[in-house]
Amino acid sequence: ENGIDAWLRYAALPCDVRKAASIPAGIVALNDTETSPVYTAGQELHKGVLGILQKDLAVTSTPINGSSITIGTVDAFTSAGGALSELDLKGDGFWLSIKGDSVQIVGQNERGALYGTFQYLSMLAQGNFTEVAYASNPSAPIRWVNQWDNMDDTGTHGSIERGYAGPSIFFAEGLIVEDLTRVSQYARLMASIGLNGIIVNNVNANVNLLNSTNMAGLGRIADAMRPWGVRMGISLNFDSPRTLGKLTTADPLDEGVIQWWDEIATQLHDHVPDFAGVLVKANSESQPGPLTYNRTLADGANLFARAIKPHGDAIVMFRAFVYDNKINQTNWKADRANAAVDFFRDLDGKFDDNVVVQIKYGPIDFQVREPVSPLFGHLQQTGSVVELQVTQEYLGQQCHLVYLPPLWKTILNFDMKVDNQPSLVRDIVSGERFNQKLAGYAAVVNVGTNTSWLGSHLAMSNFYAYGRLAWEPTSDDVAILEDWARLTFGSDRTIIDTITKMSMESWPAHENYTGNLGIQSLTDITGPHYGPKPQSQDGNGWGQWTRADATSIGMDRTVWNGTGYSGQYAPEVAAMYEDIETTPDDLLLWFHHVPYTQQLKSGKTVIQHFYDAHYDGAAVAQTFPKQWEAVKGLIDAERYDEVAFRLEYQAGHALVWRDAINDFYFNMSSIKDEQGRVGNHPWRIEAEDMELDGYTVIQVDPFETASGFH
Ligand code: BDP
Repeated sequence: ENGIDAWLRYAALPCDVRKAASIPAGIVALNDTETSPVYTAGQELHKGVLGILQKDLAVTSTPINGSSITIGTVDAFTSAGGALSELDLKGDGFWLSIKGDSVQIVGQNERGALYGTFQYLSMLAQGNFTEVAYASNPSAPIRWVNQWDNMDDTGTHGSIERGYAGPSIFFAEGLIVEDLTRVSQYARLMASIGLNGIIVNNVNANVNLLNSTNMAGLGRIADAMRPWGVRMGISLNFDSPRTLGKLTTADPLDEGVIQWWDEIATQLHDHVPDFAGVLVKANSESQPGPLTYNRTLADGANLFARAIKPHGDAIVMFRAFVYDNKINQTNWKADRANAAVDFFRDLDGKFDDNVVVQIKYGPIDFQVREPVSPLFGHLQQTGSVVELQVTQEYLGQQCHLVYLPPLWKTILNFDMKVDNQPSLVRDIVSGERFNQKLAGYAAVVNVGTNTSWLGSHLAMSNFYAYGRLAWEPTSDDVAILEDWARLTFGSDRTIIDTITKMSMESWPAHENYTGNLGIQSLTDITGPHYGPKPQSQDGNGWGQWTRADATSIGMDRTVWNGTGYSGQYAPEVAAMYEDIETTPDDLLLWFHHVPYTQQLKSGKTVIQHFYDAHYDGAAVAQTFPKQWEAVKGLIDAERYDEVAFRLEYQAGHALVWRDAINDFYFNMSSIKDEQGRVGNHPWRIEAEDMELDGYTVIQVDPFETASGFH
């Protein structure tokens, strides 16, 4: 198996399990229009039942005699004479009732009917034939995917920024690809986990997406995804009126610019009548934006909001990831973490009602641990969307197993205590806390043409869990993982236990061997964001700093003595972070600058904790290849080998991380490891002690990652 069907394999259940299922006589999908998600649901159910239960059920669009699985919207059920009680459904929700061999799947809309069908199939595929009757509603209306796909005008295939699974499934040679098979397969995966929208191109947007050929191509992408209930949107480049439209300005208040965008919106709507919306990255990392014209970010967002307003319910997702990437490192008070609140605090209430602000989970950038972005507490009159990252940009780029939901839950379950009221992030992004109609979730997923979608079979648990959590953020991360493992690899207990144990150990281990105590991912920040390079963390303009010197480490972000960042939280939370005693150890160095000898709550010093954690984390990674061996023969050889290869690599790379980081801080602080391990590797065979045949010695940067420092 090559992974292309991910968790939708519909593998046959063993004979004796199959026997226990009561199978209805047929499938009734109450819509026979091929582009309708209800029609899709009927076809998908047919395929699933054929695979899982080995039964070839007929699909009709009108009620049949005898038992059936009936799929449709509330309206379709009612007009077909079905008696429905009060179902309590919200947008995209569904009602699922299984009673013997009679199954009803009722969607609040067509999409909901499809989601209910996938839920039913997920139960069948796991051999779960329980009788149920319940309504399920998504936590939030916006549940989107962001792809950072480039068009690559000159290359043959569109590359993907921070994508680790080959080139784009959408773009090649500056155009939309002809064959969109993978695009509809992607939409199928999205629909199966309740995701309803996608931005197909990079936030660092190429203006050529808006030329007439590509507009038509966008129409084709939307057509491919529509049967799966997935709506398409695009990222826009703020400067397009100048670069593509040849106007002299891109000023959001200029009449010509306004007209230009109105015209673009009309054309988009002509090609994609159910256009989902636009995503905008402005005035950040050298991208153009309204600030260039002395206009506010809200002026910029509203420009697009007004252009799309006449054409349905499309929205503007305006990114809060606004900061200057040439920060002056010598300015002691400068702090990139302050940027989002500084830019957006005074704009609450200034955005049109079809604008939402998309906020990365932490104030910096998808680090292995960050405090919650304080901006979630400041926008009360504009909907917030939390931006997560499935693609593991800073977290091992899919070469390392890191199951992310435990990290995401530290964010979603955090209480911002705004106005002294309970204010969990998950209740803010559901729209509930501040009574917002528009709010929700976005994740940078970055699948590519690799048949495994993300380049790693195990990484797909993150994509699956993302959809499940956006639907219901209180879902248990272990339960989600077990569902995913059963659907992806089969129900054998050893498979489930092995995958669950390794996955649940993976994020803590990764944090331990990369960057702990809130110091951030000590990776190569000025380069590929891969591998250890702590020396790149200071002296860069990006503001991801450790402020490490010979005696001390950490960013002082307090109000009384530091950059003032902790003051961006509500008073109770601010007070917790302001005080070193009440700051949790795992964020100590995020908020405070301390001597290496500072004692933690565990009684250890900061430096000894560093040493120990790097050893502990790497030791856990050493167990992964061995743990995986338990599933040999229980799953197909192709996926077994591919996973084994990556875990073996991770085990080795974790050692590189461990020694590079520990040696670096040992050299900097000259403080010895109590256990005498750091800088002393008696069992290691150094490359320079071997006879090199056919190899050339080269300088490795940073030298800590090299053998024996050479
Ligand atoms: C950073 C990525 C960069 C993205 C940027 C963003 O390194 O490639 O363009 O975020 O989110 O994490 O805009």
